[in-house]
Amino acid sequence: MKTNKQLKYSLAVCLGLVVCSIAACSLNQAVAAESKKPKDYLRAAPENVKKWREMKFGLFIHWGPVSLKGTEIGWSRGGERRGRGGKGSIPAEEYDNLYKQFNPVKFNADEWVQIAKDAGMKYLVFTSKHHDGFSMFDSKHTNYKITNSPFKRDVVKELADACHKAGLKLGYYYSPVDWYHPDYRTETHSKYIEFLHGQLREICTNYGKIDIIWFDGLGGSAKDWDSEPLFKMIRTLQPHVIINNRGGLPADHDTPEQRVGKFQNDRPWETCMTICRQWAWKPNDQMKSLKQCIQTLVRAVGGDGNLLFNVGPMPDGRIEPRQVERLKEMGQWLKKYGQTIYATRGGPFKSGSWGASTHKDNTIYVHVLNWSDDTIILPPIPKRIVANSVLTGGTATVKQAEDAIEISVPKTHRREIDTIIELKLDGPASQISPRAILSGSLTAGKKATASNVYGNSRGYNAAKAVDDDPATRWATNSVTKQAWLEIDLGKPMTFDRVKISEEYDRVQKFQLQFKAGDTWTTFAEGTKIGSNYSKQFKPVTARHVRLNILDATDGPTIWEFQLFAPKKEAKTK
Ligand code: H79
Repeated sequence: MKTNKQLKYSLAVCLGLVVCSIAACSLNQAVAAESKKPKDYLRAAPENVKKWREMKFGLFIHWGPVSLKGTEIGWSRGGERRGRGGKGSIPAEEYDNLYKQFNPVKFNADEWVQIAKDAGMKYLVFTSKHHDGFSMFDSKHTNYKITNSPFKRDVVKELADACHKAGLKLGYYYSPVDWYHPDYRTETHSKYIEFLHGQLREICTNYGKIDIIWFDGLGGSAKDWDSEPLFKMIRTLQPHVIINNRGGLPADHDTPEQRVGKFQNDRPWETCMTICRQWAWKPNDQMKSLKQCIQTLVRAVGGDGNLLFNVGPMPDGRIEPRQVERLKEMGQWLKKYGQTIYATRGGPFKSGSWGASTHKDNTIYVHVLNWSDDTIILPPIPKRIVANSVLTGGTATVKQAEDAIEISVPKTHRREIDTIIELKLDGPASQISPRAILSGSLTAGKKATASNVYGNSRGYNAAKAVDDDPATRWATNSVTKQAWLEIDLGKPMTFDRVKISEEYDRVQKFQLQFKAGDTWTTFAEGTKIGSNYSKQFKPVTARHVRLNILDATDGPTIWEFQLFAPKKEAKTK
């Protein structure tokens, strides 16, 4: 016989089981429904990505107590870098105590925001925490933070308020890499993940609307940061946010660093680059010229990307006056020519050493950054050019023929930084598929064949050497010391100049040949190509031309093989 007590107990167990199984059942259903739903937290909504893209130009700010030292943020901390290796120059005990002297009394968030606005920048991204683990905000999850410095103020908060007030879009850089946190990449890494998620929750909760989260995970995976739930939380708290590709998931955009990305219009990207050399402030750091700054912006936008341009403020809280001045100059340029940058798309002419192009509606903006020839020869487009003008002053002669567009601008109307030619079309420029050009090259886009193609599956084919995209190539395998690359120009053409770029200086002996009947005749030869071979010779007229490699230290790799027609001046002589 069961006692009353026992009866009550077994009843409770029974009931408990029932409740449990109901809960389990509804949980299963929920899981099933969840897995059928698209993971919309992986990507931002297209309209938000579009708005982010249209801004084109933003201010990156790397700042922390390390500015007292003038060394690089994160990387100059001596001490273990779990997951990375190497060691910085400042002993960890010293680095980790710098904040106790950090008192940037001249910090004024409104001033920083004004500097960004005057530069023509539309957004700002600030380091809330770098690899050194120091929080520039009042986080409940750590004592290693700005509010425990003599300065005491929450810099992230003041910047948020200033951006909101001024209508500047706002983002926070956050490094999931943390060489300060005791649990980071140890057996108790899960505790670090909790900390990381907790800090992102604070950032996304305490500072009003945020437009961008800029992770810097140094190649860490979704597992390292438990990224899926993290992204879900971030996008739930901040539905408009754009997230970069360094948080363990591809997310919204790519992030070429310290270089302008290659032309890419099927996925958003943003170059991040420093105005000087260091991310954090360094006294007397080498600063870029205005020409470098503007050409970088033009090349980024011409490649269909954004530019996030970095300054490192000083330990007193100010941005260096000479940097402020440089940014202001950029802003002045943008005031005049901003219509060729903001809300445009890159192309249709892909960037090259000659320059870059952007377009909007029925207009193409050709930005000539480098006049190496007297005329710029662009590939044909399936639209009619109905008008042209030179936005930077003066006039251009634009000839549109079936096989090329030829633009010439008199020397006095060419600008040192950027000569902008506006081409008005009889239809939308977005309908033109992007094409690369190498100014004046006869070879571009012509048929090419080659021996011993290495890794065809990787796309290293002969055509890549003549496709006008300097970033793609033909390569042979490493055992091949002899190989040829042949170009069919389609019809006999006259040329007197060749340019070849070959990786790693591997070629030891080569010939340039043309075909007459069935025989190949050598018209130039050499023992070294290297990355920028250029040679002038007596004009040759031929349809088939080849580079015949006779010896190499390793499998030759040809990025570009271009032929040029004799200059017009020479012809008339
Ligand atoms: O926050 C900025 C950099 O600190 C960070 N990303 C940008 C946005 C960054 N993390 N890793 N890297 C950059 C690349 C690493 C470069 C290194 Fe080095 C080469 C680290 C050690 C050798 C740079 C150069 C730091 C020290 C020397």
